[in-house]
This record gives sequence, structure tokens and C-alpha cells, in this order.
Amino acid sequence: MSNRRKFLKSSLYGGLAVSTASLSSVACAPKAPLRKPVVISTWNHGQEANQAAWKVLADKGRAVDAVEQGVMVTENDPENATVGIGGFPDRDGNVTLDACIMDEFENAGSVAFLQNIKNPISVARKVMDDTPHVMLVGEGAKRFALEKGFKEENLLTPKSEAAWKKWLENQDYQPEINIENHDTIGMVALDEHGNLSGACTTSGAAWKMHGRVGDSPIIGAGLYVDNEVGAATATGLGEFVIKICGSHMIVELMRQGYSPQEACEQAVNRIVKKYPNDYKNLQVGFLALNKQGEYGAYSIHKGFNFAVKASDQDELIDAGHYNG
Ligand code: SD4
Repeated sequence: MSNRRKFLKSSLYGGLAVSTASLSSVACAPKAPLRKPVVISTWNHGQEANQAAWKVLADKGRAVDAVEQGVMVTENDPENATVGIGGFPDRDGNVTLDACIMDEFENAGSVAFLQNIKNPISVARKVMDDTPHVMLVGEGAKRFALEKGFKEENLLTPKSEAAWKKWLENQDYQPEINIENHDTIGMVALDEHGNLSGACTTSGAAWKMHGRVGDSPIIGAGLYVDNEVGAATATGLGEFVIKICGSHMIVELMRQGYSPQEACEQAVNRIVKKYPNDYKNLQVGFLALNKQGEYGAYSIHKGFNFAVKASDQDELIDAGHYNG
């Protein structure tokens, strides 16, 4: 039995072992039994978000509704410093939000550089469902949101304003995101009907330049879903996710037969290889789910974790990592 086959056999539920599969053995890998529904999401807050998603999934709802409901929990949490209300602002004190969503028909909707609207994921959903476009940004995205009945509100909380004022004292901008301090939520789910969807939402890097957009609203970077194959999402310093088209790359590797775990590892390895002078100072984490309900996750540095919810599982798992 090849290494690859042993790996698949021992990781029925997408366990986190590292495979040494060669490309030639990957193409003919057997498929694991189907496991559904299942939802996975980034970081600690993923557990609470998964509960909201699970309500939809357990009721035989669509994965796209589950992921929208799920990530909204994080968007609505004012304590979370990098998603929705309470997110740290840019250098000028503006909270600017990025989000995107994809459904089982590979429809996609996205908003970027959106201000004063609390639930960018739902605006992205409306872009997907109600317009002929994929992406709206800035003023146009806000105008669209207001037309759709979203309320304009201040998203800078006293806590995030105080953090910004403290930052202003030194204005020490390090583009590397502190590896302990990412909170973007990316969530992907497989529903009872065997369909995949995903959502990703963030206020992006704290103290970023005004107008900066990260990977999270970019289809193919922060999120990608192909209902024939799998779904992937990302967290961390978005510039490096964008430069390798991270989530799209992972889905394409799964199409070639890589497990979600192997595909996430390949994407991290790509960043490490292409940016040998940068990767030590930045964190990127990937999360993937395939059509069989197997999952995987991997990050550059230690500290990335993710939450899994299925009928027989509700846990927070430390992802494997490349360095340290
Ligand atoms: C970005 N990927 O805007 C996001 C940041 C992030 O937790 O993941 N923060 O680059």
C-alpha cells in the first residue's frame, strides 16, 4: 500500500498527519466516505460561530445560509478586534471592512473598504444574489448597502478608539501581523445535501493605510469554493495570501487529489519558498474542506487554531505549522 493510501486510510475525518505523497500517487487516490454536514472556521471564535452555522445545517439548510449566519456572530461581537464592529481602524481612525461569500453554484459576492455598515458578509451576499457583479467597494458598496436597508452606524467602539489613540503615540506600523493576534473569520461548510459554501469577513490589518484591502474579500485569495471539489479560506497577512492566490490554489490541489491537509501545507510551503526573507515575520493560516467532508489546516507559525462542528464533533484544534 502506498504512503498516500495509508495516509487516506488513517485520516478518515481529515486528520492532521503530514503525508509524503508524490504527485503521481495523488491522482489515483481513493475517495473517503462522505461525512456531512460539517462546518469549520478559523480561530477560537469559530466555535461560537459554528454553533450558529450548525443550527442551519442541522435543519437541513443550505451551507451558504449557514456560513452567513455563522460569521455574523463574530461580526456582531464588539470585543473582536479584527472583525466587524470593534475592529481596529486604519491609521486615520476609520474602520473599513472586507468580506466575501461563495455558494454551491460558485456564485460569488464581495465587498471591500466598506465603512459604517455592521454586517459586510450580508452586504456581500446581497451583491451575490441581487446584482450582476461580484465585488463592490467603498462608497459604492455603502450606497448599495443603504439601498438594501442596512443601517449606517459607528463601528469604532470606545475600546478600539482607545487602542488606536495609543497606537498614534508611536505610529509604529509593522506590516507583519502579530502572530498571536489575528481574528479574521473564514468559514467553510458542507451541508446535508452535499453542497459546499464559504464566507470570510474582517476589518483587516490594524493601522493599515487608508484604502488598503486584504485577501479576505478577494475571491480566490481569502476564500474559494468549487462545489465539485472543495472549499478553502485564509487568515493572516493578506498580502501574502493574495500573492499566491492561496484559497484557489488549495482548491485546485484538492482537484488534483491532494487531501485538504496536504493542500493547505502546499500553500504554506509556497509562501515560504517564494518569500524566504519575509515568512519568518508573518503569519498566514489556511483551512480547507473537501466534498467528502474531510478537513485540513496549516499555518506558517505556531498559534493558528480552528473550530470543527459535525454531529459527532465540536472542538477547537491546533493546526500544524511550518516554523517554530
Ligand atoms: C487581511 N487576512 O486583511 C486579513 C487579516 C487577518 O486576522 O486575517 N486578520 O489581511
